[in-house]
Amino acid sequence: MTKIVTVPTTPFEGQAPGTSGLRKKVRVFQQPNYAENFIQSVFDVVERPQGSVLVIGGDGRFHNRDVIQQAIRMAAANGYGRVLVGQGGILSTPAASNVIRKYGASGGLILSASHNPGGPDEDFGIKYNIANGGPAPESVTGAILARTKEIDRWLTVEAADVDLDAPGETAVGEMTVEVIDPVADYADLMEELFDFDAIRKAVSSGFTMRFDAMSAVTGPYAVEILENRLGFAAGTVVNGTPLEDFGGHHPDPNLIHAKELYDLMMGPDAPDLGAASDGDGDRNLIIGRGRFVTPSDSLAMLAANIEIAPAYRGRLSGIARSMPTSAAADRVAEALGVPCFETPTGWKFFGNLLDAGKVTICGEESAGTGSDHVREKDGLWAVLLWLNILAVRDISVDQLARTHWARFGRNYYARHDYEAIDSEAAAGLMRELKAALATLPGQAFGPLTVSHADSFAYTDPVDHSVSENQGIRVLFEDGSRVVFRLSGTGTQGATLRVYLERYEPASGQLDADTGVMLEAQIAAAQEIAGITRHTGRGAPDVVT
Ligand code: G16
Repeated sequence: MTKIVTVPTTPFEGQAPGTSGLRKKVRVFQQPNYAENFIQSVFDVVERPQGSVLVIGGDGRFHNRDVIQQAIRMAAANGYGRVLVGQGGILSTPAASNVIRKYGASGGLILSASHNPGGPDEDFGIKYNIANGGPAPESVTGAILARTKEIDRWLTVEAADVDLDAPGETAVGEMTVEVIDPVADYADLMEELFDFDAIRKAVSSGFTMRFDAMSAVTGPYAVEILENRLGFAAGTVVNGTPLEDFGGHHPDPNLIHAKELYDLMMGPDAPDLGAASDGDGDRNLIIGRGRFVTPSDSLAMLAANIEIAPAYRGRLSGIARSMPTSAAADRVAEALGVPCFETPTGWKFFGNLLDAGKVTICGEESAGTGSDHVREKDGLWAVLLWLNILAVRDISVDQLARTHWARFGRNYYARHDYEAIDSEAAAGLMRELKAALATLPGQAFGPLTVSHADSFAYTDPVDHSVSENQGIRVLFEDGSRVVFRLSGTGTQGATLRVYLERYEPASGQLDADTGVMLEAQIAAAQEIAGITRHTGRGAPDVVT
């Protein structure tokens, strides 16, 4: 019998229920007791019958292996029966969600700071997913936070490190640790969902792509699925080896951090499809030859075509999108006669809708799309659905986009990020904005007149829980809008996100420049929120 060691500790402030678990600098996580306090707080409050299965895996970033070893010892001391851990400590976030569901685990610890950079001076994160495979809902993250404020001990066993590179089983105390193939279950699931034959046929007829894994977790998944199973040429996946520091880059699949891919796709040597995923494999970027597809449009276009994929035939029950995501998906839902749900930002808000069968596909402007196959957004899944649709319809990304807009109209959309601004200044901006909400309707900002302004609150249609303060919406009489929100995933100061949107009907200008189309909304946002006055910034750091 292994000795359980009780380590005295002092309460700490974990993190208020943010968008995605606990995210801090690696140095913060390296402090004695820090990660342990969080993990013990999770084990103290979550539902986990004695002897349950726990899944552990991460995106391979710096500090991943250290936390995994500690979490394994703590799980053994806390009465888990079995831990499933990805070989090399690797599990993409959607793959972890799949493993939790497939093997009936009570939950999982996912170690990642998503698209944030990695390395000794960069970011780390831990989040807990529940038995449905999805991020813990606010009731659970709230309980974890409360527990971090009173925790006074954590439990561990004295045991050697597990060899994370050797597949197979090891005993740690009374518990069994199994090192599993991180890719196989996920790749098999993808093969069940999509028409791999149709994609293979397109590939053999000359369809080409480039997938940029950004030196992050999706490399091994993409090589297995795209090159080995679908027959894309070797070298289709670039930056395919997960590195602890992502090669010094931000593993964020947007037009700034995946610029090389973007430039390729806009140039003369572009393949048919360009795609990328982020640090932990849940986000996606889709670019056709000469055509970038915004995440909001991607959700709408995938939803409109999802029934082409075998596993979705005849079963689109509904669509969900986060509030700041454009309303392009709403138009598809309306045309197809299915409901569309508007949730707060954060994948956890889709969990109940998916579990209840109310929606089949969901997505967010922050480059996340997914379905009821797991309970996380899923980068490679989105790429494969695009491939399946393009292969069967035998059209290009650009043609698909144009055909879509010609039917549904186009939601011009952009997000302006003001990063690492002073937290107090950001809070002041939001406070002032909220206080002014009632005075906005009727006011004109350039050519735009405000028709409605509110602070978004959401009542979950399944469990009726209420989430307030989920961003400020300002709607204009012409149907356009601006949304203001503070990011919940940054690790430095605050990030203000300004979301801008304008609808152009099918009879209008469908191929205009987004920046030009949104000029009035951009000016109105600046004036309404006094962005420069509060933050000292004259322009956003990132425009996507
Ligand atoms: C996380 C959540 C997403 C959410 C995003 C928002 O993404 O999983 O559901 O849309 O945060 O980020 P922010 O609060 O910064 O706008 P990820 O990929 O970081 O896990």
